Amino acid sequence: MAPGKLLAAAAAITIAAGVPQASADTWRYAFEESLEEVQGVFAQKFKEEVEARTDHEIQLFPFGTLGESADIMEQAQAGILQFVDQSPGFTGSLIPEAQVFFVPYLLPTDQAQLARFYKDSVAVNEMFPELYAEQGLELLVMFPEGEVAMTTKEPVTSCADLDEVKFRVMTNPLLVESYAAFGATPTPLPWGEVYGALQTGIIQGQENPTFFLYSTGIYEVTDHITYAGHNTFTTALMANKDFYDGLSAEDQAAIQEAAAIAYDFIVEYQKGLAEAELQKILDAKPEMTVTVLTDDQRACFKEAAGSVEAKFIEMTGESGKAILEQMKADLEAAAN
Ligand code: 6CS
Repeated sequence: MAPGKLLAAAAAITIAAGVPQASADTWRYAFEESLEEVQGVFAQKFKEEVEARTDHEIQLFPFGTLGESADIMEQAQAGILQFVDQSPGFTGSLIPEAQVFFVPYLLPTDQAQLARFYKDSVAVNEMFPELYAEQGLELLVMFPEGEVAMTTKEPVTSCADLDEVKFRVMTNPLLVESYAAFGATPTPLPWGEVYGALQTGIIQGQENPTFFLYSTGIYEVTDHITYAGHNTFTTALMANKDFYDGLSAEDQAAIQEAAAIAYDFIVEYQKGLAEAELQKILDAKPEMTVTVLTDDQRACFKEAAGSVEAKFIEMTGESGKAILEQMKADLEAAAN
């Protein structure tokens, strides 16, 4: 249903009931995945916790029901949606500093360290909220979705194997720089076009966390999975800032509590998830190859990381540099 129709429908229900509604209006929350995928599981927990603490209901809009990632962000900025989950993979085109999450090998793959990092990071919890606020967004929480793997039509054991490979990336300029530095031909596309583009051979590779390779069927249209350890998928829950600022202190506190509880829940939920979903891929398609690159095989990817980091600073100036430095300090602190 179109957002305008939703509002009209809600108003009609209120009038038809003939009773003044308490403040139990519905808050709309869109995300980039299905209900059963990580963002959807997080959203369901958040909804449950908010509804237990307030007299509001949350209506969830999974991927595709309101459009692509760019569409739901526009709707959240316009206040049609109260909540939106969008990865910095897309937000990076709006907030250049958010592209820091695509400096290769900046984030570790260790889940426990990552869990501490997002929770305690000064960059994530103090610096980024100011930048998101400039775009009309209240950043509530960032959380990890797992190490990303490359999936391709041909095997990849070095950067040379990416030569001439049209490799799909999310639509942010630094990811384009990364895959160009890895030797591929980066091809930015919204998610909805990826399966078809692989199926028809328009592109020959893409990257995503393991659970997503299984749940979306991407393994059906690629033949090789490669782990280079170069990144972990990050995502973020935001609220429309005017909406959030207009809430009572109690409702704001309920939202913050719900986000913190959903964070712990989704970290726990993902323990062992990548391994289990990889096994499902292999059960469904035994001929799929899975390669974890050795240190030697990773060398060219790591070398490329230096130029991508320099590009990030060139793109974002002092502000990006400060975030990058703080992220490094926060990651160091989370290592122990
Ligand atoms: O690659 C993408 O575009 C998608 N990947 C994940 C893991 N979640 C949503 C996003 O749109």
